[in-house]
Amino acid sequence: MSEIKFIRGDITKIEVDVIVNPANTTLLGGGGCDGMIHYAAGPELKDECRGLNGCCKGEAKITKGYNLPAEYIIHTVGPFYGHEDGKEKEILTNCYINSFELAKKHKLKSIALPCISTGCYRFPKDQAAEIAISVANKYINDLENITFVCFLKLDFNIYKKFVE
Ligand code: AR6
Repeated sequence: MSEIKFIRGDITKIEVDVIVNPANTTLLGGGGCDGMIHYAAGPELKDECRGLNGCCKGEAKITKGYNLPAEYIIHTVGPFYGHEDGKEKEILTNCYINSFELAKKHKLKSIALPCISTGCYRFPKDQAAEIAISVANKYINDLENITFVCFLKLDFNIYKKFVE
C-alpha cells in the first residue's frame, strides 16, 4: 500500500529511488542541503549538472545519484521568500508538482524530499509543510512511497502537527 512518511534525518543517507535537491537556478551546488548532496554524491554530479544549463524556479531536472544511496536526484529550485512578486506559494507548489511528475515519468516508485525553501530561502515553515503535504496527497497513488525528510526537529514537529 502507498504511504506518505515523515522522518528526521539526513537526505543524503536515505535509500530510495530518488531524492529531491533544493537547489538554486545554476544547479551547480551551494550551501545547505544542496551542498551536502553535492558533497555526498561526489564531483561527477557537478559535471552532469553543468550540461543541464540551470533550472527555472518551480521547475525540476533529474540526474544520476552517483555516490549516494539514492539512484537519482531531482533538482528543483524553490522561491526565495519575499523576492518573487507574490508568487512564492505558486512556485513552491510547482516545485513539488514537477518533482513528483518527473519521478512518475521515470517510473520511480520511492521518493524522499526535504523541506524545500525553508532554509536559506526563508519560506515560512508551516505554510511550506501544508503545500508539501497537499501536493503529496495528490501523487500518492502514482508513487509507492513518499518520505519527507526533516533535518531539524522543528520541521519534524511541524509535519507531525499536520498529520495528527
Ligand atoms: N537532509 C535533509 N534536509 C536538510 C539537509 C539534509 N542533509 N540539510 C539541510 N536540510 P536549504 P532552501 C534542510 O537552505 O531554503 C542552497 O545554498 C534544512 O533544514 O538547504 O531551498 C541552494 O544552493 C531546510 O529545512 O534550501 C540555494 O541557493 C531545508 O533542508 C538555497 O540554499 C531547505 O534548506 C536553497 O534554499
